[in-house]
Amino acid sequence: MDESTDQEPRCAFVALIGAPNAGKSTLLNALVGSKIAIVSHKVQTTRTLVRGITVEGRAQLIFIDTPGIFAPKRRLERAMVTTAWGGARDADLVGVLIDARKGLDEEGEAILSELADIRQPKVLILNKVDAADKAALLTLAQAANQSAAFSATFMVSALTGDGVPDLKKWLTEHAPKGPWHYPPDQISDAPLRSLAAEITREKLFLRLHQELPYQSTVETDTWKELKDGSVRIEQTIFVERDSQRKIVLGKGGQTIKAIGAEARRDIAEIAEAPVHLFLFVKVREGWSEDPERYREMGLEFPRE
Ligand SMILES: Nc1nc2c(ncn2[C@@H]2O[C@H](COP(=O)(O)OP(=O)(O)OP(=O)(O)O)[C@@H](O)[C@H]2O)c(=O)[nH]1
Ligand SMILES: [Mg+2]
Repeated sequence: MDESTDQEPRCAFVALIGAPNAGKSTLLNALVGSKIAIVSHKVQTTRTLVRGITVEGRAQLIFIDTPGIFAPKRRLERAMVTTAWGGARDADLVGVLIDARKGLDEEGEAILSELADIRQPKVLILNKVDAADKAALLTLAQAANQSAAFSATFMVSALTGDGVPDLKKWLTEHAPKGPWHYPPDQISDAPLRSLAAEITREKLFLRLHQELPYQSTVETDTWKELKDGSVRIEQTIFVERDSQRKIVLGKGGQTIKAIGAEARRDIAEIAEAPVHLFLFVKVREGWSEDPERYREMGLEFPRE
């Protein structure tokens, strides 16, 4: 490569899109080397765009984790899917994830067919190769490349980190020339209070079953640094019904206590300080129809 052009800074916004549960958030964390996006075994964990930033040589890569793309029914789901496609349209490069263990199903095919509208260079990322049938990988890569035009194909495990450096290298080489958008040491653009709310939401997703995680949302109400260097944080968990509030609290408050303990540990890590976490559970009927809650989440409120 020409020495002089190689000196120039590069900067790329790289969107990670794919079906729910494909491993987009896990991959974002692996690419950045730090836990920024929450992860769960459940579908539709991510609700809005989450940015993770990393520097590789002269390039700054800004990864955008997006909500999973599926056929939405409810208003919140529609907002999530619209946001995901918006994230892809605004990016310089797009990584399309497919869960290699699952292969290409109807949901995956639908995403591939819509990619024709996305002009930016796209790369195919077959994820979860650690758990996938190796023999099927090549067939899957061929099938996906027939359905959409990809500039490159990568086989990775976001969980073990296998193949992630190769992907990062390619993205670095294809990042447009231009100044960096963030200071070199910044790894996320989300304020700590939103990251903290997301962490508590992750614990809800991990602990609660069926519809409850989808019918709840978390907001950080106060974040106060105390004189002794610790932080006092108050958060509200909104649920739709009183029966759900009781489940979140658990018998003798056991569930909320466990959620609080897990969240506090992770929040202390990102805050780099001891944390006192106070969780409140409020019933707000129809919060998922309330524009204010969408603003708090960083989502556009779909009018219908
Ligand atoms: N075995 C294996 N599991 C993985 C890998 N990457 C992600 N997972 C698991 O897949 C599940 C979903 O991961 P997420 O990162 O939350 O997936 P997502 O695409 O962000 O999901 P949504 O936000 O719901 O769209 C979690 O249980 C992860 O631990 C991988 O490379 N290998
Ligand atoms: Mg996610």
